[in-house]
Amino acid sequence: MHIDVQDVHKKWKLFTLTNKHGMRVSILNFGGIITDISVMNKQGVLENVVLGFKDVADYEHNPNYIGALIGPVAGRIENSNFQLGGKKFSLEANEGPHHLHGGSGGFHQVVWQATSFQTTEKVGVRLTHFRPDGEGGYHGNLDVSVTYTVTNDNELIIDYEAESDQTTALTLTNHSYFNLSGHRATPVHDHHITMNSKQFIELDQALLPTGRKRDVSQTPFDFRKGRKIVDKIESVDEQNKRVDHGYDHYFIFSKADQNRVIVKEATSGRVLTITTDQPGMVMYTANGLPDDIDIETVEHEQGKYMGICFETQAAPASLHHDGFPSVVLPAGETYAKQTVFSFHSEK
Ligand code: FUC
Repeated sequence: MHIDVQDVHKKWKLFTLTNKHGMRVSILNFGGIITDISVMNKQGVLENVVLGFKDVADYEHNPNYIGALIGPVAGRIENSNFQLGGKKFSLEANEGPHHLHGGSGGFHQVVWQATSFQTTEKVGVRLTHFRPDGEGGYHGNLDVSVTYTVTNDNELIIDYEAESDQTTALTLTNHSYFNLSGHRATPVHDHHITMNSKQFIELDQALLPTGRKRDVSQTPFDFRKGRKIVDKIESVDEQNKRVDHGYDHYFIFSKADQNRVIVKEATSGRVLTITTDQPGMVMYTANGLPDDIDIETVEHEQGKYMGICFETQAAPASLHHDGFPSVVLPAGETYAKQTVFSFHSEK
């Protein structure tokens, strides 16, 4: 196990956590951004499997949230306001009239306090931040910590914790764009996904939840038996077309906890297993990633479909509609959620 700390752009700290097999994860204390996850392919070649900028300074303005820690509320909030505990929350409108990914002062823009730790079996970094009551329109003094741990079992574990002195809205996630093919990344069409989700949340033209849950059966949203993204990326389904062809939808997991998503890429042999106690996730196939960004692993002139985000979280739809996984954090209660990204390879 090994930790390396570097001072980079603007004195941000870049922590690189390495396990005994050589698996390596790099995290910035700016935005809690994961800049690199290097894991072996079936030939034992170590390559980065997340999109990351060539130049670390590019993270300062990061409109596509590459690798970032997202909060206080990940996802979209319709008209940037809602009522909770008898109080009105008026948030910044940063996508038309709507609020996306915590607004311009979201957690992806915070310089976090960071401390690293190490034992014989794991190595990690813990980020902490205090957000005062009223900042960005969110009520409640909020203490947040996010811990990234790399184990000798080739896992990256992300533990999220938070507590507020007033009832507030909170759901945290990580916005890494995975591409298991490695260097000279090819578009994610051949990534094969299996997940246990019977329902997804329908979106309107503005990508906001309509309030309807849709059954995945006989739709391009049925990943229960596993299939490649390419099978349906050109789908004529209105929901795929609406998000500029692809996926940008919240999938509700079928089991209450310990949910599992399996992602395979046959050429490299890499397999990513995501295990979480979150009630669902947004799967986003980078439909809106522009071509003119300088990504380290991508030699193509293309941004679209160059990565997939697996944003495990609760559903901000719950702020305006009944029956969705709640983002409410009651005063004095501890928010504690975990997502584990576990890697291996198959011949
Ligand atoms: C995802 C999506 C959004 C947006 C953003 C960059 O979380 O849900 O549509 O494009 O990422």
